[in-house]
Formats: sequence, structure tokens, C-alpha cells
Amino acid sequence: MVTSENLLRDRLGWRRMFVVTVLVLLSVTSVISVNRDNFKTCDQSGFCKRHRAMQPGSSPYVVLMDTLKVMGTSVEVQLVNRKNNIRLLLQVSAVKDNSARVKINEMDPIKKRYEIPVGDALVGEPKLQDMKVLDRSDKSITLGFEDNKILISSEPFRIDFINKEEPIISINTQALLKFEHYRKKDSPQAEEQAPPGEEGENKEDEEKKEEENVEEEKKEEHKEEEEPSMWEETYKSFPDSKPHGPSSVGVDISFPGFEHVYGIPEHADSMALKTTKSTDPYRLFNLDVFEYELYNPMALYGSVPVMLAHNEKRTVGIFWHNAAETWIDISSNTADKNFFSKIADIVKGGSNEIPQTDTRWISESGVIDVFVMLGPSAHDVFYQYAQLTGTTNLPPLFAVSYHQCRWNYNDQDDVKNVDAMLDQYDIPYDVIWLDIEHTDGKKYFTWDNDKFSKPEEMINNVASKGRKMVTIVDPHLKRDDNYQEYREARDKGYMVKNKDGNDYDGWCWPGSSSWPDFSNPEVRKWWASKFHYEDYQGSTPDLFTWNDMNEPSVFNGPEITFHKDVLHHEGIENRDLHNMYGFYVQQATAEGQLLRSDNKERPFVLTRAFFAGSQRFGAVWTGDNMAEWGHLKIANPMLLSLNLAGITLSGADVGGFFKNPDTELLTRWYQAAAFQPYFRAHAHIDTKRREPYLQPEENMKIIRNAIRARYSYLPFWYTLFYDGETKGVPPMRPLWVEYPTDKDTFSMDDEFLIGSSLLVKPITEAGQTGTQVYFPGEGQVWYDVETFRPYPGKQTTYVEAPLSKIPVFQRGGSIVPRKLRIRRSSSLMVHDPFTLIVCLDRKGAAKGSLYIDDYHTFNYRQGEYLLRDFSFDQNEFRSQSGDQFGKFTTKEWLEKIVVVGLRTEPTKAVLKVKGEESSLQWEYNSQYGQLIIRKPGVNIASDFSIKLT
Ligand code: NBV
Repeated sequence: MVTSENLLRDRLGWRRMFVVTVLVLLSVTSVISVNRDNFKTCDQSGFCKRHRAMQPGSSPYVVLMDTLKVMGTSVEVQLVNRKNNIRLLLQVSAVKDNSARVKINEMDPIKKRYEIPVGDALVGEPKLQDMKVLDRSDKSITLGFEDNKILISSEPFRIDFINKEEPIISINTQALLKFEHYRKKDSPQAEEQAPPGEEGENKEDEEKKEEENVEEEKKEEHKEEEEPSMWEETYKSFPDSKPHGPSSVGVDISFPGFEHVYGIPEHADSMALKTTKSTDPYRLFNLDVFEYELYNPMALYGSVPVMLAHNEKRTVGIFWHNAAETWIDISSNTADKNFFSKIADIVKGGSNEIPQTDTRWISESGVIDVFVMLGPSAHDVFYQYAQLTGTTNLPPLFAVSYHQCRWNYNDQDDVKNVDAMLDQYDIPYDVIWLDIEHTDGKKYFTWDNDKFSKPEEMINNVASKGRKMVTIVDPHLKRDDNYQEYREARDKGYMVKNKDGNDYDGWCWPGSSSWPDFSNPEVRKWWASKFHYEDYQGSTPDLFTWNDMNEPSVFNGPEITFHKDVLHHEGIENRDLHNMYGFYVQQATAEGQLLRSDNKERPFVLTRAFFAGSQRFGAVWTGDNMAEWGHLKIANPMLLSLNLAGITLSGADVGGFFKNPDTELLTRWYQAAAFQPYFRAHAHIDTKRREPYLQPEENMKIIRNAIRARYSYLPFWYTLFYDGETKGVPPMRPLWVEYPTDKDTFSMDDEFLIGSSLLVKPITEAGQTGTQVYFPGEGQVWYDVETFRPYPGKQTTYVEAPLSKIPVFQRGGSIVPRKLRIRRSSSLMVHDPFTLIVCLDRKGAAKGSLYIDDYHTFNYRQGEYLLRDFSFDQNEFRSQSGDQFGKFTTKEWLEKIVVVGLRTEPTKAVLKVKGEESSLQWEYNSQYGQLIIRKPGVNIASDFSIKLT
């Protein structure tokens, strides 16, 4: 029997001394929360502490203007640190589509500094564009591209991005640039020679002062040098040997004019990021944080170093392209308007205060490589970021449907039973999942022969209703000579090594384990090959994958992960690429699925750890949350932050992973998640079974309705994911993305938009029977999707929300495609007809679109798709092709059009297809002006119109 105690013993077995105590504590109280002691604070992390100790002031860095090289799309110039004469190379390039790149690296490092290979987080070498030198002196250089200027000032060194004379992003204005160059231990830090360009300097007293300063600075530098944490560091009982010494990089980035910044997932915190003046900085370091706390900047499972800043005029963003442990400080400030007036002549009188957000980015190693995305709209920033790291590939339809998971479905009969019960209760679902217990002794790619003796039969049974299965495949391999995957990886030398060059040996679910080095492309290829049907015995084309524990989670490692001095291929330390490990695991797994289908079928892989660019390989979930109202509530901001940072196919465990939700919480959770991008119920092995059909009848029905609502909106979701693949725009959006000038929405994260057409306000508090909903948009009208009751925009209104109600509203002016014949799985609905919900704006007009293809292959990339544009204007509905490329034949047809907000009942409805006219029937309800046009009956691919007179 697996009990929580066994599990805990498994998990913490390495701490034999403590287990007993922990278990006693656990039995006394079932409420446990994150053990903060397992995770470092900034103070306990040498490099973070060293950076944070630096106060804003005057930068020791100076641009050596006489080294400037101008090369069309980029400039290169040297920086010198006046304190130690170490030279850095600054490269500034203009990137296509209104972005720029700023790179700072050592000029002559004694060891090459790690840079994430192009093609990994970045999809390719960024496309550059020309820039002009607009002005140049020995103090500064001004570059121009599109309508932007980049001003690089020499002394002190800073960079300002200016758009139409307004500074929008500035680098090193607080002089926090710190670049720890590689050095030999015990070699003097500061060189004695005079800094270049200093010869023959004038007045004596100035020289004296300068000498004194240099002396002072050297002393300070030496103080730094003496910091023991630079060459070796111990956290709890875990030593970090730091064979290459200090190597951190950091700099401040300010957003003048911006009060709100967002992004840098993953944190269990509000969407609008908070200042970190009295807390630790936000931390990005992929970790398995057991029972995470809410509303704090601690690191979680994944890291996307992308931040967006938004004000009424524009949205901008930055991407900090660095995979090492990173800390980000945020403070609100006011910009020095007078200074900017000098550089950009923007003083327009009035107060001298402009709001400003200052941020400081600190990474343990690597280089400074910052992409500056200049918007100006949020949609532009999404596109700009998508050009760099790619988009969420259009998922197969089942991926956006409902997933039924639990740790664990015990055996194949259990699977069969759950599948049958869901059918019996008319609850649609698409995927049933198997957690670690399905394996033979936690050896992935194997099956427990007693419990899952006939995996193919089991999968085929599920697949006979158009459904899929997922098995978990974690990256730790049991060190067991009889385990083929382990043996192969070991014999080929594919394992991650410890600092002495032996295979890393750590503790995880199977006991003593090793981890393949997924950062090595050859290892990824090998791993991918393991998904071939002949290799993964018992797998079929209907079986997909879940990668868990890929931060990686190492029970007896520092902070429950790899040691920093663990070695990857080419001797790269884990320190350099830690945040990419999970990315590579998911990438290799997705490649495996591509390979097994000869690149025909779209893969589906869910991952817990991720980095910038992970969106290309599948879905992400927010890990081990809890069955508590607070966790339901935080799912909104967490998913919004992920969506803003490109990880769009994301969701939270429905019901909460740990603990047992009461029926109200479970019901409300289903309702919320039915309107979030990725929708999977999951539960810890020690929790009570909680499949929807086990709930009291009333709750079961409400949950069923929520799931059925999800299925009815699948065409809408699917269309949004197509938009996502093509434009990088997330399906789940904060209100300000669509209402950029409405300040009231800037920190709103308890309601959100799906696309631009649906507004969702999930109920996230116990006992709530109604909620205040903010309806955005002056002059806009929103319609309740069930009753069609209208609500005016730019107004907060109390909306009744008894347990059966999900507050969801459709924007007047939008057309949303749905399918209202709900079946057992999405694939059984593919030939079903559509219903179009046309909600009119105040002028009586609306627009929308629909994307269709075969819902699972890559044929759409060869043009086998349909994009339809719908419009309603002046009492005429039209359907026309949305582009000239897509060609696809489908049986899907149009069953109904529901027009909402139509003031008068028509006397005629005439359908026109290919010049032929026919009359249609309708029903009209004058309460909210609802007209139901029955059976236009046209194939959805055809051009047609319906004229109401
Ligand atoms: O594989 C077991 C669980 C899994 O169910 C969960 O979703 C993951 O986040 N896994 C973590 C490992 C153990 C958690 C205590």
C-alpha cells in the first residue's frame, strides 16, 4: 500500500535522521506547507547577496568610444570597468519587427562564458534590421531604427531606448551593472595600470582625488574578492565547489513612465508584479517546491525571464536570455524628468514626477543578453517575442478538451471503469492519465505487469471512443542493470556527471537514479527514439506523454535539485543551464512523438519544468497546488502570467493536488478551469477519489455542465490556438491587453478574457452566490452567455452566481463559434454542426472567425485548413473565406445562428448561397433581442449571406 508516509519516506529517505520527526509532525497535523528551509533566500545565495549589496550610484563602467564599430544592423563597442580595467564587449543590434538586442560579454575571458545555443530558447538567429548612426560624439552615440532611438552614453555607461522622443526603457541608469569576469583564484583582482584614455589628465588635485577614489574602490573590490562565497559555497550540508569561481552578471533595467510590470513566471503571486523592497527578489530557478506558498516571490517549477511593462500609451517587454539561476528586484520610482528632458526634450511643464518601475536582473553565470521588445501594443510584443522563441504549436483538439487524471488509476480495470462511468453519466472527456504507479518499479517506458498486463488493449478500448491516454515518463532513470534505458544511457556516456566526472547518482522515485543529459542533442535524439512503438512496448499512436520531476527533482540534492557543479556535455556546469533542463526533456519527448509518427501527428507532452520557448513543445501545468480556495484563486494570475510570457497551453490541477476539496470547492474549480486554456483534473494518491460522477448529484450535474460548456466552446478555443500559433497571441488575456487605456484593469487578475470575445470571472471564494464583475469598454455591451442579459461596459455590476452559475459574458460586437451537440469526446464531435453566437454591439454589428482542420495532423501546414470570417452588419450576416491559402473539405455545417441584441424582429430571413436564395425560419425573443435562425444548413466552408428584412 502506498501511503503518504511511505511516499514521504521515499521522498525524504535520504534524511533518515529526520524522517521520524517529520512523520510524527505530519500525523499530528495534516496542514503542511512549504518547507522554506529547503530553499535559498537571496542572502543565502552568494551572488545574489553580492549584487544586492550594490547600491545605485555612479557606474564604474565607461564606453570606450574610440573602439566603436558600426556594422549596419549592429554596433560593437568596448566597456571598461574603471575599478579593475576589465573590458567587456557591448553589442547592440536592431531586431526586425521593432525589437533590439543588447549583449554584454567579457572581451577576453579565460574561459568561454556559456550562451544558450541558438535554436534552443531562440528558434533561430534573430533577424536583424539596419540602423543608422544619427549622432556621434566622444560622449555618446545615437542610433536610429524604425521610429526608435537608442542612445548609448559613455560616462557613466547607460543605454536609453527612446520612442518618439519619449524614453521607454533604460539600462544601467542606476549603475548596477556588475559583471564578474572569470579569474584565477588568488590572482589580484584589480590591475595596477591606468585605465585607457586616462593619460595626461589635468589638474593635480583632481588626480589626487581620483587616486584616492581608485584606492577606495580597490579596497572595496578587494573586500568583494575576499568574500568566501565566491569560490566555494555551502548551503545546508551541500557544498558547491564552484571550480570557476564567481561568474555572475547583473544590471538594472528601468521602465520610465510605467507603473505596472508583469510576467517572469513561475511564481504563485499576483499578475501585476510587486515591489521587492521588503522581500526577496523574484527568483527564477526551476525547483520542485513541495506545497508551495501563495503570494511570494519564491521560485517554482519553471522560469520564463520575460517581463512586460504596460501603461495607457504602450506595452513593451524584455527577454533576459539567460538560463542560470536568476533573481529580479522590482521597485517603483519616479523618473528624473529633468534628466530625460536633457536627452529627449520631453519636459512639458507640470510636476517633475513620472512614474517609473526599476528592475534589477541578477544571474549566476552566462552573459547579459537582453532583447528589448518595443511594442507599441501588447499584441506587438507577443508577436515580437514569438519571433524570438516561437509560439505554442497548434495543439491537437484533444489537448484542449477535458483530461481525467489522478495519481493513480490503479490498474487497467480501474481505467476501464472510470472510462465507462464517465460515459454512464454523460460526462465528456478526452484523455485518461496514468501516473508513476503504472510502471514496473518506476522504470519509465515499462508497465507494471500485474496491474497493466494488457496496455494496448486498455488504450485501444479508450481510443475506441476517440479518446487518448497519457503515461508519465520522468527523466530520472533507475540505476538498475536490468533496466534497458538506464543501461544504454550509462554505456553511451549520456548521463549527467558529478563534478568528478562520474555519473551523477541521486535519489528519486525509483531510489538511486541517474539523469540523461538532455542538453546534449545526441542524448535528445536517443531519448526521442525510445518512443518508437517497438521500443516503448505497449504504446500505441493514442498514447501521449507527461514529463514530471524535470526541474529536475532530486530528493537528496541541494534545494531538491542537481548540484550546481554537476556537469553536462562539453563540461558545461548545471549552474549555467539549470533552467533549461526541463525544457530539453520536453523537447526530446515531443521529438520522440514526432519521430514515431513520421512527423505526421501533432505531439502532446505536458511538462512541469519549463523555460522561454517551452511553448513550442506542449503544455505546462502549475504543479502541486492544494485543494484550498486560495489555490483556486491564484490559478488566474499564475495562468495569466504564463500566457503573457508565451506559455499559453497552461492550466492548474483541477480540485487541487494535495488534500481533499469539499464539493463546493471542487465544483467551482471545474467551472473556472473549463474556461482556462488547459483543463485537467488531478489528485494526490492519498486523496479520496473525486471523479465527477462520485459527487453528490447536484454537484455532479453542475460539473458536467461545466465540462460540457468547455466542449461547446472547443471551436472557439481551437481558433484561438490557431491565432496563437500564427501570431503569438495568448488565448487567456488580462483585460488591459484588449483595453490598453483603461487604467482600472491594469492590476485586475481575478477576471480575464478569452481571446477578445469572452469575459470570465470565476468564483473563487467559499459560499459566494454572486460577484462584482467589471465590464470593460466605454460604450461596449456584454451579454451573459446563458441568459443573454446585457451589461454595459466601463462599469462594475453585481452578478448573481449561485453554485450552478459561471459568470461568463460575450462581448457585443463578437461572433463566437460553438458546437452544441455534446458527445463523449471531442473527436466524436468533429463532423458535428456549428452554432454561431452573434452578439451585436451598439451599432448592430459583430465580427468573428473560425479555424478548422483535421484536428490532429500537420496537414494544415500544407494548406489543409479553413479559415472563415464572419460578420454581421446592417442586418446582414456574411460568411467568407478568411484567407486565400486554406483549402479543406469538411462535413461540418451550420446548424444555427443566434443573434443577440437585435432590436426588432425581422419579417424575412433570406439565405443566399452561390446566387441561390431561400427563406429561413426563426424564433425571436424580444426580451434581449434574441433571434435564433434555424438550419441555414450550409456547409461551413461555403460563402453565404443571410439578409434580415
Ligand atoms: O508522479 C507523482 C506526482 C504527480 O502526480 C504530480 O502531479 C507531480 O507534480 N509527482 C509530482 C511526484 C510527487 C509529488 C508529491
